[in-house]
Amino acid sequence: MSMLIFRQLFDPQSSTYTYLLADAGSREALLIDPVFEQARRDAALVEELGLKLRWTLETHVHADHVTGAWLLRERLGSRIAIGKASGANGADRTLEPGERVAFGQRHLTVRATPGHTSSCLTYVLDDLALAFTGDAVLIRGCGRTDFQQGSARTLFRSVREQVFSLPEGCLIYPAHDYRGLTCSSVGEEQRFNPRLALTVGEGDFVGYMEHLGLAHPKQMDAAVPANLQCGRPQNDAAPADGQDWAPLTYTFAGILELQPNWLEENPRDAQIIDVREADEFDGPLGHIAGARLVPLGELAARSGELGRDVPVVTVCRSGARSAQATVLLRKAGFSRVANLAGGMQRWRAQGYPVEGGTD
Ligand SMILES: N[C@@H](CCC(=O)N[C@@H](CS)C(=O)NCC(=O)O)C(=O)O
Ligand SMILES: [Fe+2]
Repeated sequence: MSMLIFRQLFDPQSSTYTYLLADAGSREALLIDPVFEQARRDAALVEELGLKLRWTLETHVHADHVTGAWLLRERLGSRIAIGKASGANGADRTLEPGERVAFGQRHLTVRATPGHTSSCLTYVLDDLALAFTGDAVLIRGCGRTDFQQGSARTLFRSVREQVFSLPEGCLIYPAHDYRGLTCSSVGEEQRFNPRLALTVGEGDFVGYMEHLGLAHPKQMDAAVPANLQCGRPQNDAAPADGQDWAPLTYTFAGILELQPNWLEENPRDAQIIDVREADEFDGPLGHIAGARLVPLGELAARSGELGRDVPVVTVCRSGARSAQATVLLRKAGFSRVANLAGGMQRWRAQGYPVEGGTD
């Protein structure tokens, strides 16, 4: 059997794992659960390793982030596969239990593991060494069952029948971890999973799941409809070219974002436009050294004051008004514009210096 190339990737915003698997011989690859905002990173890795991305696979219709499937298809020509029972539109292939997804000489087999959602799938590697369980089995936990046709009873049976029937040594790679754990095994979860260990009964599990008391994911209202279209944005907006002046992230809302650390390290490579009101600029949060105050309401009329040769980074309190400012500036003909992700709140939370402000 041809050797496997395997990488585990992480999206810190949603604590999602994306997995790259490739057949070393043919260089054919697939990605499991790519994240929209990480498509540029994933594409770079695929290209650097000299791989051909054949498929993106979804373990389920995610409620907490938007899939990168559509964007990767646009960029790399990969095809989109998702569970048939998901009802999602725009896939190239809909998967049913027992089917195989091939990449070169290797393949994954599809197992149905509903319960977290009604159409969750687990992908098992051909030699039974690895299983990608989505949110059916998490490390010492499992996906919640309180939305998207979730059912604790169904999840319990899925795990016992479809995951715990794998060899004990089979490694489990989940779709998320919220505590920094990366990998487990079937035997380990059979013994130590507090919800699903072999000593726990179905009734105990159902009782446990009914009292989780979790708030709904913050992105749920936007993520579910987007994922039912395989991550295709309504306006099909793809990021404009010539955006390599900084490590920008393109969000599903169509905004180019920049993380605070780049601005801190490269203060002379961009003009910082703070679009808050004057009392906020001089208020408790302070402002970034060198930032120029142009309140959002005045930005369109005063855009002539901005230089055309230097990229623009817009800033506000939380990153919401400054996102709108990037749209406005783009309409005014500025091509290199990015939003400071998380605004002054994140800037300060990460310990970067401000002028003015109070501690
Ligand atoms: N705080 C997170 C919540 C994420 C969440 O609810 N994740 C789902 C998977 S889509 C889950 O099952 N979590 C299990 C848990 O948190 O124990 C967010 O807002 O995105
Ligand atoms: Fe999920």
